[in-house]
Amino acid sequence: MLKKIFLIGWDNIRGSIIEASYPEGEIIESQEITKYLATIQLLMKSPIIEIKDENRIIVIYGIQRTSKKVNYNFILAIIEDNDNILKNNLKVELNIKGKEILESSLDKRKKKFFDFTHSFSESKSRKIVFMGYPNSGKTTTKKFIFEKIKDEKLLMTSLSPTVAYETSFLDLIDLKLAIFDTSGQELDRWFESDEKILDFSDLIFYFFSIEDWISSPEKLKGDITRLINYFTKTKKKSQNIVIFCHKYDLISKFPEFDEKSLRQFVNSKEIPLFFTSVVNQGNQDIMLGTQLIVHKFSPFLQFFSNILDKIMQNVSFNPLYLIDNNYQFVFSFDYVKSIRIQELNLVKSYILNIVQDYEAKFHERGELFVITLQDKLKVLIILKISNFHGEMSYLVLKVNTYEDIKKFYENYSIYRNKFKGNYVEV
Ligand SMILES: Nc1nc2c(ncn2[C@@H]2O[C@H](COP(=O)(O)OP(=O)(O)OP(=O)(O)O)[C@@H](O)[C@H]2O)c(=O)[nH]1
Ligand SMILES: [Mg+2]
Repeated sequence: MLKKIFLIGWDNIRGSIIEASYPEGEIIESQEITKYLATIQLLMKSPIIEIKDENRIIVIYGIQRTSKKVNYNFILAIIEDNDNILKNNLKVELNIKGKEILESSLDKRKKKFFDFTHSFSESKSRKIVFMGYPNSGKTTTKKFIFEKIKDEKLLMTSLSPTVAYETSFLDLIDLKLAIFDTSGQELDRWFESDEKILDFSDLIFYFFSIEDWISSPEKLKGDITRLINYFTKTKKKSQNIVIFCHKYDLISKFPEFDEKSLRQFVNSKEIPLFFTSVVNQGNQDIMLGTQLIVHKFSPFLQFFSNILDKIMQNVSFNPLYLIDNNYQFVFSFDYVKSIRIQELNLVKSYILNIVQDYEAKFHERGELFVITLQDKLKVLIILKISNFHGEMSYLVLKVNTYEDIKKFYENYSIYRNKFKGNYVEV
């Protein structure tokens, strides 16, 4: 949690002074300010400094005042220990906006500072609701996606039907998620006026299995319509409904499954429809479901996509995957187009072997790997991106021409250097 954040300026008589704070009216001892100013002066090379106190982390972004070189304007944020997500987001945001805030005239500086702090105080957790038919695979899918449990294990252990709902709180890249897994038996209950499950949800995954569509399509159409109407009628905040037609692996057993009419119906409601399954390590659509969450809500991904657009100017590369510090493939840029699920699993383990071997040998991350594959994927690039976000490790790209690699790396270096060495830990 963000505890406090201060905008510190300079007064020729009084020295460092608080120009603004969030929450407003907060103060910090002048001795403390002086201590931090001294730290910045000492570590002048880096605009961002991170200091670990007993039970809190201090992040400081400072730039020299042009008039008096020894003095700094700075932003000082105090956050709770262990909140790495907030800490990393704060660093990224300070890198982007810090300079502009600090270099503005006093009035503008204060306004920009308040806008900045406001966006942080709003970074709340997202509410994701799994709802739908009984026995359709909600709890299984939740565990598959968020607890990363392998499909064989999941399908072998029999999960008991969910009673009422279960809540779990999870982190995904820079997102905090509150997942509500509801009972299918009690589907009607969630529409009652005293139930709060659907209210203020950010995203609803609505589940049924292909068998449910076969046995009663008209009932299902009615139930989907009821969900949509619930939001239009009550005007309660939630626009994001996604349909999961689950257990798609069983399709070959049900030749009578009428996929076309299901697609037509859901299209007419203008809602995304995915045909999902957790069998054989999941299919493409189930991955797209997770992607959707990240894509919609992650500030880091939005920021990084902007940077990528700039780096990719004039080169014909396709970004494929984002890998985090735990070697999880947390985001795929164009899942369906570039690569098929069977290939993906092969390529994934291949990529991980390469980077992990390198790291074990040299005790650091490799900056750039260029890999030529024999199959139709041709060339892959693995690029270190930890400078951009402390939780991320690599970006995997597909290369169409060798000539572009140099150009790409030059573009990339410009942005990387903006971030490089920015973080000093004290
Ligand atoms: N074939 C197949 N079976 C699945 C799949 N996903 C889940 N199942 C099975 O479907 C059954 C029901 O799964 P659950 O995840 O408990 O279903 P649920 O929607 O949470 O059910 P309720 O909590 O009662 O609403 C279990 O036996 C799972 O093993 C899938 O992708 N394919
Ligand atoms: Mg369940």
